[in-house]
Amino acid sequence: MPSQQLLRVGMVGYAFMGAAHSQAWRTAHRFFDLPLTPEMTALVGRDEQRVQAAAERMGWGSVETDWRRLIERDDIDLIDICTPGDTHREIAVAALAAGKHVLCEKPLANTVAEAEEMAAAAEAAAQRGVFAMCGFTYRRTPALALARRFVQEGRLGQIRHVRAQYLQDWLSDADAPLTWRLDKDKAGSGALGDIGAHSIDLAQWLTGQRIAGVSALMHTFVTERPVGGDFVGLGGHGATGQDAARGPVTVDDATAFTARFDGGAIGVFEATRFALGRKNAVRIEINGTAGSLAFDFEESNVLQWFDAADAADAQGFRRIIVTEPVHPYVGNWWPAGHGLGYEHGFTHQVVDLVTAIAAGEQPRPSFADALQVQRVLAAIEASAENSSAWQSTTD
Ligand code: SOE
Repeated sequence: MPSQQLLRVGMVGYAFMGAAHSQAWRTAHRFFDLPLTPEMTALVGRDEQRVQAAAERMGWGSVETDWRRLIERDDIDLIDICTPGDTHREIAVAALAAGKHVLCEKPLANTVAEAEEMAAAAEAAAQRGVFAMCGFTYRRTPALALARRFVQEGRLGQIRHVRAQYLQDWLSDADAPLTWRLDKDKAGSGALGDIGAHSIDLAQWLTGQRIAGVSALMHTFVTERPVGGDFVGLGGHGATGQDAARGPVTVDDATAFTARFDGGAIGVFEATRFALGRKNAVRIEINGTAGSLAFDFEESNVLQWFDAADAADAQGFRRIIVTEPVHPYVGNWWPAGHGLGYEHGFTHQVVDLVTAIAAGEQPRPSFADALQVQRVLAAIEASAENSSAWQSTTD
């Protein structure tokens, strides 16, 4: 283990995202040379027995049952927030005020007002060398980082179209239980904020253009679901069946919208948890005047690239297999050709975050970047509520 300065991490929450972040904190410094070594100092959860078991399983050194204890502890340098959206603002603002760096899961908050408060707290903290970042992890997928490099090198020319879909199917079963992700008070929104937010962030980050306005449609297919039961995974068992008491679903199951970007591109977006057979299809296609890119996370090591400069008799999309040391992040892993998966994005997120903190630089996406995504989410909801009327993201 390198004998260098530690970055002592306290993490709040230990379900799906907590597990993904834990493996990243455990792994990053073992594959990448980091300027600070992450130490998994404390894990927070409300149930003492469960959090203790999770800490032992995932490698955390101690536990707390109240996140406020992390803020008080002087052996914590960074707080990692992996809880539902309704808790983000309070934890993040308190952590930054106490001089702790913050990594916060997406979407940044449940409302624009909360996100504004968080972004203001982050801006003030940055003046003191204390930094905050939001966890839009797909930016760290090597094929998408390569796509961004192509755009920045000008290989696509002027960007005209963005076509983005985020398709899952874990809610297709009408008896899947009512988990927190279906509760607007806890989650802010449904497919829109949980997965559509990733597409919005990716589209803007890849193109370097911001969404200026939208026209949107939101829909809930299953308006009541069984309450209770033993939840496993995202959708739960659905084991409570047809006779179980049901409660209201208060978020969207699916959202679709069209968009105009401030750099002249137009976009078509779709986010759904009802696309039977599509498991985690984060898809994006970008068409420019000189070339096109296409990506689907279900083939996450592949970037499709069409180059209009290719000879006319040899034109067509080529599949770049993004598993080589010349590709972003890849060289630190396995011998060429062996491929990476979902968890690596979280590890790369830690690498980029720790590197920026050590350099005294603002890690991206900043809370200000995530606030702008939040404004797009709010504009989509406003448009959908107003019969899909055009809605500017800056109103
Ligand atoms: C659930 O839809 C979810 O876990 C999202 O919350 C994550 O951000 C995404 O990476 C996978 O799907």
